[in-house]
Amino acid sequence: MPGLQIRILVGLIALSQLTIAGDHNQYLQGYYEARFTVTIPVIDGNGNDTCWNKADWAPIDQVWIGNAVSETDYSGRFKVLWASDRIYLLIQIVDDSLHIQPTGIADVCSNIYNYDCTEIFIDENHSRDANYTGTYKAIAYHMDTTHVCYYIGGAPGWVRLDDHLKYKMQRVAPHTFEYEYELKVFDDTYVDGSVNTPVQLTNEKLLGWSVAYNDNDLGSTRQNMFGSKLIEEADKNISYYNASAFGELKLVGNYVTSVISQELWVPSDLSVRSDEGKLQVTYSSDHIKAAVVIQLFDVFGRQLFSVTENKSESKLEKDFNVSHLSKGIYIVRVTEGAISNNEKIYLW
Ligand SMILES: [Ca+2]
Ligand SMILES: [Ca+2]
Ligand SMILES: [Ca+2]
Repeated sequence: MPGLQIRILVGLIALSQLTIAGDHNQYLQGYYEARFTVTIPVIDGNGNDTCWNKADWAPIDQVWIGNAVSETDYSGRFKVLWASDRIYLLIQIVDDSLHIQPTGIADVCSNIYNYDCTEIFIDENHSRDANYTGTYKAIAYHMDTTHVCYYIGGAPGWVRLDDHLKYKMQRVAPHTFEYEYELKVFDDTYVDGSVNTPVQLTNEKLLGWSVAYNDNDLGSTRQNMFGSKLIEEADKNISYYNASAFGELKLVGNYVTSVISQELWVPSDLSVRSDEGKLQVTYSSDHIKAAVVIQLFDVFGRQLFSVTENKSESKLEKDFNVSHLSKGIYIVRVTEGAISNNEKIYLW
């Protein structure tokens, strides 16, 4: 295809069109560190939320099906953030021809992957089962812009899991599409059709994780599938049943609550969080209409501010602008009468 810049296969890919932060080798292995976020993105299919700025892009550039293509035919990348019970995913795709499967068809699942279709592979406890067919030990989500399907195999075949994800796609440039997702994560006790509670996410948690895009530009069969991880096997389309082929997602950055001292003789609770130059202090006790003193100290014990707030309810939540402070460890003290709670916090 003269005139088109053809992408070279794995390992030597020139990402001239997309800027990817981080070590490309770690991305070939499919390893991604997701930052914690206090501010959550608006799921509108546009990654212009300021919270996305703190997450690195990672490529979706490994050819799993078909041949290498030009960057105008396809390029893709993703970034991830997380909060206490949700994962946030932004996928940005450059695709010369958007070809979603037709609407109004009775069976929306069994051919979804043959049209422009994103896929998310999640293995909540990183168990890396080589064959998770017929189980929820891992889940392979297939999404167009309307449906969420998973081929579990066995008797159920395809199942609809629309309530696992909140998502929206927008065309943000003539050939650029942003898919924005809020994901619930379930463990392998999940039972389809029952009441299932998403897992609480914690700092340093490691999940199995890959992202993929099926590109169809014409007809009723995908021309390509691209994934976020280098797969050595000849057949690279194995992640839909084999979780050992997944990359990894590590949750980091929630250095928020390290209790130094807490008065236990009067029930009270202090929670501090920091994100995007903001310090959020949440304090509760049984007292109502009490004066509460909030102080911030650096590690040398120097007081940076002291603010007195009147607590009209049993709970007080207050945000402080700390964008002028250097990154590092600080101590928050909250005092109410004779009760004093101290917590250590890392400001990003
Ligand atoms: Ca958004
Ligand atoms: Ca294309
Ligand atoms: Ca396409």
